[in-house]
Amino acid sequence: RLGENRAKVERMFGLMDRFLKNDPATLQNDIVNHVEYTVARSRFSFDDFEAYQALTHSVRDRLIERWHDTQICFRRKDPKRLYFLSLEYLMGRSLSNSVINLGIRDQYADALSQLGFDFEVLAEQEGDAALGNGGLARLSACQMDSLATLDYPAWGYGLRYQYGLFRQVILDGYQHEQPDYWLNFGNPWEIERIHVTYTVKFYGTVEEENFKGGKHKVWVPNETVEAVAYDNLIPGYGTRNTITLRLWAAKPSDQNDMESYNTGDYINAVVNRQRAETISSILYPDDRSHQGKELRLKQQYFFVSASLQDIIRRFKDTHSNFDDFPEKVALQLNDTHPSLAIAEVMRVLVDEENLSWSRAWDISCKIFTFTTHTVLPEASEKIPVDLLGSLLPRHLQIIYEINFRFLEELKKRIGLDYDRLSRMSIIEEGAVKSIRMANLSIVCSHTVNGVSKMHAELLKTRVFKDFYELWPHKFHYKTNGVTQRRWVVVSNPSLCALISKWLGTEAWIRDMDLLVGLQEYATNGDLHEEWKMVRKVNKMRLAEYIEAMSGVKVSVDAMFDVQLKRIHEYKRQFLNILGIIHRYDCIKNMEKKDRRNVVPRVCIIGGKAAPGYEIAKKIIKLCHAVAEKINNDPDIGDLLKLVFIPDYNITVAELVIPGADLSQHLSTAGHEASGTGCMKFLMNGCLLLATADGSTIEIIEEIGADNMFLFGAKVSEVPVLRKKAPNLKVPLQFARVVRMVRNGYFGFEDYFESLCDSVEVDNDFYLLGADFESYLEAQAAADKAFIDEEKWTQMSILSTAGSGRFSSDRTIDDYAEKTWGIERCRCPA
Ligand code: 73E
Repeated sequence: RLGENRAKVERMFGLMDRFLKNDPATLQNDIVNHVEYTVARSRFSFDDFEAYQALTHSVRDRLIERWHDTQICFRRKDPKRLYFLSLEYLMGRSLSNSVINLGIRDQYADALSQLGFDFEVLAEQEGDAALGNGGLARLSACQMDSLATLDYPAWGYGLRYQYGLFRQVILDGYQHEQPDYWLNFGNPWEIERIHVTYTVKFYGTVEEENFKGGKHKVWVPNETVEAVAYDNLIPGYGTRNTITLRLWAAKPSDQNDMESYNTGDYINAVVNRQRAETISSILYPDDRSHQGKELRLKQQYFFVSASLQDIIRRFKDTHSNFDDFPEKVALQLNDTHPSLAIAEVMRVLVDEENLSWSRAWDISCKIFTFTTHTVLPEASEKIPVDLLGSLLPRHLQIIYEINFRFLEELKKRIGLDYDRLSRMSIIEEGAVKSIRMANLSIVCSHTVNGVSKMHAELLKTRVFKDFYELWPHKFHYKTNGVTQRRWVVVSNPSLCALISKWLGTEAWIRDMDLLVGLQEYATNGDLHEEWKMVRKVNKMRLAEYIEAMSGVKVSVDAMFDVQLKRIHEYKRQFLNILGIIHRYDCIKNMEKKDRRNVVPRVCIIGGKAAPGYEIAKKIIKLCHAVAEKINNDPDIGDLLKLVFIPDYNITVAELVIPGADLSQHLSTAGHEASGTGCMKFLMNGCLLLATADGSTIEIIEEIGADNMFLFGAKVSEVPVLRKKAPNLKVPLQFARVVRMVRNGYFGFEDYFESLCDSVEVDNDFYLLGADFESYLEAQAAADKAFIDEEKWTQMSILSTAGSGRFSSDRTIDDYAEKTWGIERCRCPA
């Protein structure tokens, strides 16, 4: 057999031309072949989109090659594997990122130009993959890039939603939502794995069976759906390693239909089949509130069940004893969304693998790790008991059993402190009895991570105080990071080249700490000139985009001041707009001659509001109403412009961030668990105007408070202020700008009434009034710094130089060593 096999392998290698080559001639040939045989267009006539399709298939071939080698290497070395479970990934576009990570961007650009195409033009053909809401989802994407780059044996698991995050369309200044059917034009980046299919069960009853002299629980479901794997390949940078992001799509299961077919109800059978597909059809567009919806729960279990079947199948390929499971498997829960995995692992081990409860629990407690992204206990995910009991009856029993045993243990530790016992219970009693998914996750995970230092403090002292007191050793934090490959190398190639030139190396692309080397040149005149030039070109690109999109012409000499993120009251876009109104009001009331001293600004705001979030939608409308007034006021001209960038997504961020001079991060202190947008701006040399919240606190430690514009109440002051707020005097300036909105200076006074009410003195939960003066001072300091070009450039260079710590490479190395216990496994070149 062995000899036969070897002969076969040799024959295969003979047929193959070993690895694909990457010289421009081979690439050209490949692209043209894909035009003809994959896209099925004539090689003599194809347009940009067809060229893009052929190009992506050619890139995909190269990804597949490396991916096969990586998987063979992982299988051979059999290291402990990390499984990253997340319901959301914001991948954005893949083309540029892939060819840059593969190290063959220039070769492709050459090949294409000889064919008469421009790489950048083709890259614009790609849609934006938005299978997520915001920070949490982009974090997953950044972490996948780092896992691949750092050679960790990791798999990402998620859902292949047919509709990603809605498209935001603005009509008359109001947000409207349109479905994002992102698969309309096909998705060349994914590989459908029809043979990797698992059956996922729902509903039904739990029966008891006799088993080895005792009783055994058996779940008898009455609905089944098939989960089909779609693999997305994630290439590392500067390594051959290419890992898998496996997304599941729901397909109807043949088992369901037999009865209907037998009774002749053909039409209903087909309709029922289609219903199965709705499970993976749509992403929930809320990034804070959890509504106990059945479909959402179905999504969560569908994803968890398919992923675990896949993981256990892979384990069983080479192992027969589940005692080895913790040595081979780490399961990372990205927030509580995948936490049904805990009950599912217990069910599989106890009901299907026949392990005892205590052995199964011991194994589970060694494999799960949990990262929470939440600051407010009220925002935690809860599942109504009735809902869970109907959809997953066996899981409900298991969760009750976990809770019973946990509470028994707890009573031994803390006695009969019923308040505390009921706070810590996994089951919340009340009008709607529900499961607290965070409590379940903490009880079973050996490590609970926060996403910044401040967040960890809040977890210990407020959110999970009781649990911290019980298990202090479980609580840690890993400050978030973002990948410099996407956020500098892909999105800001000229800054990337400049950094490499001055550092004399490209090594920082894999080792961000090297950026500190720029500090040495922070006052170097030559670097200043080149730095300003790069920034100016990026601003010109952004100005063109703004004009094309909104018709507003902006001057690149103005300060580009940007706030881009989901619209939320706690993120205080309203504070930004009130500040802009104040600026406008000041300019209007100034003598003409004094206007010469005003620092011109282009204020840019972008972000989506959850479809049901009324106040957030009003903020978007207000932004448009104010923009309408300011941008058309001949007194103002270039001194102040306000533009709203519609349909903010990863692709838009890649264009806007490199062109920003100043970016705003205004969350009320203690509300942003981390924030990652600020890190992207920082790397790109944009100065931050921010509150001391989330990861900003650590940015201050890295670059120093003098290199940014800080304002507002500190985390510890917020509760005190909230108590005092109703008795505080509202600053006059604040009262004036709110009154302008309230009295209809920008029109729509009825519509804005509730928005204005939300910041009235006895109602101002997010403390806009209390922070307003300090906000204006920070803005004035930014103006002053901007006039001094050299000072500004120096601060900008120091921002980039100090951003090394905020690479997701650092975060992932930290997780690997301290939380997951996994080691690098590099596929040979
Ligand atoms: O502070 C951000 C953090 O930077 C936090 O609000 C966000 O996660 C980012 C990454 O750690 C977040 N997203 C969600 N919760 N926190 C969330 C909740 C429900 C659905 C989707 C996302």
